[in-house]
Amino acid sequence: MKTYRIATIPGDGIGKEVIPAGRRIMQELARQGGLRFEFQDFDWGGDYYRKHGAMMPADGLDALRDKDAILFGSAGDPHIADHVTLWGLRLKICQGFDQYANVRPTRILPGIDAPLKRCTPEQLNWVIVRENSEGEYSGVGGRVHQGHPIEAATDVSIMTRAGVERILRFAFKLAQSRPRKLLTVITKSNAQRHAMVMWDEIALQVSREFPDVAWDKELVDAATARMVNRPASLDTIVATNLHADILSDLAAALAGSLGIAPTGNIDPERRYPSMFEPIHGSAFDIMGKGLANPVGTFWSVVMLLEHLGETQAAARLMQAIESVTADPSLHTGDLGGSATTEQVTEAVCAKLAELAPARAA
Ligand code: NAD
Ligand code: K
Ligand code: MN
Repeated sequence: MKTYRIATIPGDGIGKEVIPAGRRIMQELARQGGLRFEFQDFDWGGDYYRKHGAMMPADGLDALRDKDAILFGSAGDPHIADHVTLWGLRLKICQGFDQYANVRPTRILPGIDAPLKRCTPEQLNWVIVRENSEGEYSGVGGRVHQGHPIEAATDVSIMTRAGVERILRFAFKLAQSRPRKLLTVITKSNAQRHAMVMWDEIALQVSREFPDVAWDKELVDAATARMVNRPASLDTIVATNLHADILSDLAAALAGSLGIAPTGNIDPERRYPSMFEPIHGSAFDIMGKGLANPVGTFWSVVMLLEHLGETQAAARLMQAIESVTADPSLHTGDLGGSATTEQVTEAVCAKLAELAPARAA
């Protein structure tokens, strides 16, 4: 039996509550047999920054390099600027390990009172693929004459042919692997007439490698309306770093809450460990109270297990999650309930124990 080396990075805010819960779930899965994990926990984040002046050590990536996967909480501290926490930790790992595909599934889980609850689970089953290495979050730009009336500032969005081509190919491949074989390519090529026009051209070119995938294009603003009005017309969606960031928070809210949505920052070539995390942030308003919804983390663990090829354990965990969301008495505050992180975690563990494969005598 292989032992998987897992790095856990709780980070800040409710990350410190949901990541231990995710680890507890993984330990329960391991207890049932068939799987083994060796965890290493990293105390990087806001508190580390206060002590050391950086969100993570300079050689931090080296400590992660030999891991099979990373489970991440959130970077964001009420007393440190958001761009410092984001660039100092999460983006350092995503970019350092070239995790260029950010994959964000959305489904309506049983029992959840979602704004799009008129949809059956079959009608709302999306995967948003976010370009995760360049574009609007390239980090290139600057400010001149800071604070003066003539100040000017830029954030340059860099799109490379290689970067766009690889994310589009990843998205077409993913769409091809799903039952509906349907891909929507999101751009804003009417207004952004350089890089986005290049996206459209490359999409057409890559599409020829996937004749069995039906695909269309949508402008990002129109896409928000389509998500609300015609959710069943979408399946796999691919967009730039910024556009997909926004669309996926909308998707999570339409499906019920930011607190349940998972994501994977994937290196499809598997040169480096991939990183899985709930899409939410530190949630300053509820942190430290034990009220955070751990479902986004648990679903991220499902994605982590799928990435490791542990599809049976992944399916069992997803089934346990769905049986727990189906029970409103196990809903946390974001879903209109009053359950605690602890109660939801215990309930998922109990369900997992129930679903555990019978052990050989
Ligand atoms: P947020 O996701 O932290 O919170 C938005 C709202 O959703 C809050 O009302 C919060 O209480 C609620 N919420 C989020 N997750 C929840 C959960 N699991 N259970 C219950 N309620 C939940 O977004 P924000 O307020 O924009 O950001 C707060 C901080 O987190 C900022 O510093 C931001 O930069 C950071 N952030 C980090 C990441 C990341 O590390 N990937 C992602 C988003 C935001
Ligand atoms: K997160
Ligand atoms: Mn975001």
